Amino acid sequence: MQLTQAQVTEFNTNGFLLLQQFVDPQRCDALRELAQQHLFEMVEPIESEEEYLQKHSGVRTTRRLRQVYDRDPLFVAWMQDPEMLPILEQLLGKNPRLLLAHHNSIMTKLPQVSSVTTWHQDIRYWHFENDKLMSVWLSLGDEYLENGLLEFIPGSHKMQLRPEQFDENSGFRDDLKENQELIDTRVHFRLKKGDVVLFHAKTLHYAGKNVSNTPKISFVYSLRANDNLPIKGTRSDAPEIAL
Ligand SMILES: O=C(O)CCC(=O)C(=O)O
Repeated sequence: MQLTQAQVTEFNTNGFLLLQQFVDPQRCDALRELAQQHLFEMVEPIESEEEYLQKHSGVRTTRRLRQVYDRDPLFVAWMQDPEMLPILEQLLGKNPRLLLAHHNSIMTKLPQVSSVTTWHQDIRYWHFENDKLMSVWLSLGDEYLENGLLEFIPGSHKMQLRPEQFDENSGFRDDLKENQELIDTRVHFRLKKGDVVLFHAKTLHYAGKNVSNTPKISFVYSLRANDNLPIKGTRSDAPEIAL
């Protein structure tokens, strides 16, 4: 499958693009079942809510299963899906590289106990020569505002944002009037199982708490353009997969 020129323009303009019903429901169910098994058994490596919030209470609530690429061939098959490659090549150029150091996760928001993912750009922790970087988000169930749906600020990947607009953790401050004006332009898509959202690593995004009764479970992996090299000696200078 290839994107239409209108879809490429939409991605380049907004910094995100929805591909509805890209993955068939049976495959999503198999991925979700396996993810749930790893969540139930707390198969490491895991990022907990407590680590994310920098609270050290002794409790560990799973926020994401890390290093999904190393967990199971079923996960790998989705990350190397031949149907997705032509699309990634339209957006990033030939032979993009799958990043094992960034995202490469099953992201979850468990009911009631999960936290807000505050406004941020993924690139805050990434170190590459330029910003030809993106992520692929697959919904393994319905995602809506009450269970912590992703929200985006259109065009934010191209904005010249100043360091003062970010806090000490490189989060986008929501207490500044100028930032709030941008946040007011936020958009979301109510996602269904099998929907894919592609988004640029500089697109500002956010996800609320899950106040529903069921876990939100999504699969996210990231890529760089072939000619966008990681900076030596940084966390991004790590194993990758050639697609
Ligand atoms: O919490 C979520 O569901 C969104 C996760 C996210 O934005 C991230 O990990 O960069």
